[in-house]
Amino acid sequence: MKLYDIGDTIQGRDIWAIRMTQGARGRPLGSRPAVLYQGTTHAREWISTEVSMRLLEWFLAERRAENPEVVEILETSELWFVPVVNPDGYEFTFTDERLWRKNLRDNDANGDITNADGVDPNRNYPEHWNYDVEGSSSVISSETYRGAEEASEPENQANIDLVEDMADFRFAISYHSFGQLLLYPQGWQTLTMTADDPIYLALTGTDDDPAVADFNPGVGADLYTTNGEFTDWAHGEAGVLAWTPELSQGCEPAPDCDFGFEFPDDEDLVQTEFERNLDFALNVAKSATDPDDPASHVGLDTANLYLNIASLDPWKTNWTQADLRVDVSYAGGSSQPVEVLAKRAVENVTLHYRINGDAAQTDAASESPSGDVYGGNNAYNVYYHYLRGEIPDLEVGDSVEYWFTSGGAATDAVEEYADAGLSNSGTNIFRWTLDGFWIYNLDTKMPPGVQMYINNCYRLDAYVQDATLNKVKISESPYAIFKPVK
Ligand code: 0X9
Ligand code: ZN
Repeated sequence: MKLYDIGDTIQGRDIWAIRMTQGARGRPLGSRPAVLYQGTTHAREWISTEVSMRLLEWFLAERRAENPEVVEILETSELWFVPVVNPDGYEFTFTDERLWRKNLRDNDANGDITNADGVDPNRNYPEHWNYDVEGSSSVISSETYRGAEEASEPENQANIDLVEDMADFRFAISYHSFGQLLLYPQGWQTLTMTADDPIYLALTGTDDDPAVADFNPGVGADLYTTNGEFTDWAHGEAGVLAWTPELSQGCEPAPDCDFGFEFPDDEDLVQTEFERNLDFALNVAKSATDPDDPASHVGLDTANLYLNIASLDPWKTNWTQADLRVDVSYAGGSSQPVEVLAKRAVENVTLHYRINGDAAQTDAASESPSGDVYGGNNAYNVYYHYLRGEIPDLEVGDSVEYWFTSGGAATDAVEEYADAGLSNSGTNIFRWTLDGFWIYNLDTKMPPGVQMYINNCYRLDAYVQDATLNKVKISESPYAIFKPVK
């Protein structure tokens, strides 16, 4: 174990990180894959520091007891702990205001910490920072004030330097409270999964089978949208898959239970909260050496190829990136691109297709053009990526089946899909055909909960490229295009 001072707070307090790995003192930084556990980004969420500290103590005790799982983890990986990300705010909750959330930036420079002060450390990271007014605020007194600039806060800068420079991080868990949730990216926009969703699903589970008992797993923006938030930054910018567990209040169920952020100072309750979170934390640690093949508490393996993530996580039904199957094509007289979500480690992904029951033909799948998706970075694709193949020479009325294989083996075909037949409406809509906007098909692919989305959007006159690369106006077609309002 080794202690590192990773930076100073606004008021000059040290921010501490503990690195745990076999032979830590003599070993160069970054030589083993690493996992980060952190607590108290938000000052009042004390239980998150308790859980991080107990986790550290548990690993230490189990190492001393020569628990073979823990010995293995510490000989192959590094575990890092930052029990208090926001020490100024934490101190302030003991001395002045138990329910303080932010850091202690003196926003109005009056020399006094009042309700006008503090930056939300979970809105200050340089990923979609200041993207809109829903996910963070420009008002200095707001609980989600994003700060004057991205990464303006020394607490954020310390955490950024740690993640980018001090270790080879693969995963991070940033404990918060409260809500009994296991949140993962993306957080800045609703209904948006990452390409690495199979890994999140394997480690986090689903509503029916969560990795932490009585917690609810899901994509962060399902709760509410945030921008400049830690897990989006970690995954989208630093390539580190990350979670925000919202720990419990120390009682259940709501609404009778309303301790809120003030988890009771009760040894049994704190220990129970730690224990129910242990398996998840441990599986994340076990997975650092092989992130795309994680240790799943919920019995989910990560597959090489996916056509429809919603078959694993029904909550994501009708999300535009979840279901890639093309069941109706408008490519009569041309070709139809089709996509698959594929593990990067897998080579030779091949599209197979059969037109009108003829002999199957193939096309090598290659990286899908990412386009310039509205809102900026939407990559979040460290271990999985979208691959595309092309079904050529289609005529109106053709019937098509297609599937993908990987590694040349015919055995792992994902799914066969019979095309419903081709019509000749002229447009060839696809995720990236139009750079920059989300496309929803109002007939069949309207996502559940889309009302929330529309409230923040306005409709545009829109054009897509047709098969001959002419622009076709589609604003009166069944496709609608929405753009979030700044
Ligand atoms: O708002 C936050 O920063 C987190 N909740 S808390 O009550 N602890 O403040 C949640 C962040 C998770 N990400 C998204 N909801 N997008
Ligand atoms: Zn929080």
